[in-house]
Amino acid sequence: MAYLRLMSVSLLVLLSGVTVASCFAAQAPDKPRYPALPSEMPASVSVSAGSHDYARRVVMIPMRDGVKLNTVILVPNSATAARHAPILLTRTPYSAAALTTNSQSAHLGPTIYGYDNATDVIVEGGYIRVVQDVRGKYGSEGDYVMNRPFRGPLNPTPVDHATDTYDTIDWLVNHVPESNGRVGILGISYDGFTTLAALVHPHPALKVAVPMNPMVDGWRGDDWFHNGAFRQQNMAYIYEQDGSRGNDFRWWTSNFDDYDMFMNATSAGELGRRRGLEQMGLWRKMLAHPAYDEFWQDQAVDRILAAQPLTVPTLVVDSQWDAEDIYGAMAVYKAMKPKDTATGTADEKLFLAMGPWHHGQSIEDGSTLGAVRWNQDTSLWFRQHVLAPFLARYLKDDAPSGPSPVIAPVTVFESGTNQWRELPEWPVVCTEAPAVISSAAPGVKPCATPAARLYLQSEGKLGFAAPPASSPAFTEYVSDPARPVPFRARPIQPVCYTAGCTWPDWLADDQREPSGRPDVAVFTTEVLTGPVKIAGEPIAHLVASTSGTDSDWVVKLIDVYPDEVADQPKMGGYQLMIAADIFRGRYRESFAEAHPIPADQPEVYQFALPNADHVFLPGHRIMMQVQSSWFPLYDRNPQTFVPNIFNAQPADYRKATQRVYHSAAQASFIELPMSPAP
Ligand code: PG9
Repeated sequence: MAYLRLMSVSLLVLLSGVTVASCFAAQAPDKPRYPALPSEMPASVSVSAGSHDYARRVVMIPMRDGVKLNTVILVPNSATAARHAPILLTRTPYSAAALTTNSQSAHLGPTIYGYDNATDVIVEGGYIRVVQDVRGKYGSEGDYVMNRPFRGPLNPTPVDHATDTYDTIDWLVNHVPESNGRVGILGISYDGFTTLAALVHPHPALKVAVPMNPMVDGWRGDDWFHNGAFRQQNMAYIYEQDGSRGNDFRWWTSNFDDYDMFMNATSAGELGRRRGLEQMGLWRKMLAHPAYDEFWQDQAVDRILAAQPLTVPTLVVDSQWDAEDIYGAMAVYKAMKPKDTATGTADEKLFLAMGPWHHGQSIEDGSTLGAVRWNQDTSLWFRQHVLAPFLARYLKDDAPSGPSPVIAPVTVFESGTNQWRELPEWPVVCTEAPAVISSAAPGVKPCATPAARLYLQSEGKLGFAAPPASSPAFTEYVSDPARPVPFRARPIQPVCYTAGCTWPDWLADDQREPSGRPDVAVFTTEVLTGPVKIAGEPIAHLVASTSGTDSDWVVKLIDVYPDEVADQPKMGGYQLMIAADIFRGRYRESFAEAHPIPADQPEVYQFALPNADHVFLPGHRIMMQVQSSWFPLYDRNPQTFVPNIFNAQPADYRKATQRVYHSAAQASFIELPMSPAP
């Protein structure tokens, strides 16, 4: 309601302004004439010819509904000379101007360096770079809707990102004379989402798409929720992104530690109320749709693409430690792969690259992830050996047209052994040994079991043997919403990407601290005597009870390093999360509808963890941690069932006794996607 009040006040001011002005016009005598001091500014500036190695054009491209979208076109001089360069397009809500002016340089590289621009690939490839503001943001006209749904029940207009991309490509190939008529689209995150949108009724000139860490399903596992648990640290993003065309209104901190800020407000709904977030349309929609109802289902991009033919060669890029959109890339790959009628032939359409990266790191330096070193620049390798040849193959006039695609169907980085591998498919079928493409790689052998259960056992043990009949039934801890488990060491930073921000790497934080808390249940194997390799989605299968009537369950699969690591002392005993996620218990029967949990009754919670390709090396141990909060990234579950957690009241937040079962009859385990070990 606050936003309505604001609107009516401004309307009043506007109306009274009109009245005053017209009265004045009626009564005022001739306006006094002042001497002119002409503006020194030209109507437009033309940049001195020959000074730059590229030309910048800024145009407003008309869409089919008359709305014009602000578009920056950077044409390298090489393209002007040759007049047959392909176009690389990105559509963004993050300011086309900002993404194309990292610095005021005469050279294209420094000019575009940064977010969304795989600079070396673009510059060395001689591509025409085009970046466009999506409708409603920055220089573009039209209305903004976050992740604007495709035309249909959620979008009654004649336009969506698919039509806007189509209209843009149509304009570009007809108005950029240096172009060879071939367009590729690529982008990270939100811009990965707009990249995927281009695949819905694609323009014939669209020859290739590279969605990197795309936002695909905001409820299942990308930015807004994970399995129903709300990612409240993204409220700042909603405030700024949905607040105005130019992100003019900034969210504010009130505590150095986000932990305190979110605790003070009790619920995310209450914090939103206090800060006027209800003015923003997306927030009102979120408050109204806490469950996975049609609002979320109908805009899940994997579902939409599963219903489309796959005609454009597409390289899906996934980051294994993606703190924002860890779900989207793999969900879309899984949904689209069955549409690839040419799998295994030269005409294969869908490719996957998975690297040991944080969100968007494939275009940055990929030598380290937080404290973890890969002993090579994994991102550079990806750009040189996967991204560049893939784009060239489909976009360049003189592209090699061999009998097979230029990249493997699947290229994944195997953490632990730290090597790239090329595979025919994903997830890996256990009986086939993957090709090793690093010269230093040892041979590989098939593994015996396609999936192995790693069982929770009493006394904090974890092992491949099922618990014996004599095993004590459960391990117990108390989850207290007054002291939720921090998702990383305090003080906790907001989501940020500026200098000093460590947010992007948090999934690789050392898990030692939580492993010592009484409200975290810890299970660990013996020291491994041989390698254990996984490739795919680990599946958590928890049998658990709560003394409350609602509960969250966080499961973390962890690689525990040896007690001492000679060449990296800080990695001694390090607990590196390999795959982890949260599940809101009220959705155990249906994501679409919340159901209370019967108190003190063991229930099954089964959910997939993010994909991993990892070798637990000999000398390491495998650990599982189970806890019931991951705060403040995820909002607290009050542990008392309420219809909508956004509206939970202070009295709803209660301590609960949690039991994780590990008896023979009620075994909890994690199903590992076993793969041939090196
Ligand atoms: N992860 C960001 C985002 C995407 C879509 C919606 C909201 C946030 C991003 O990096 O673009």
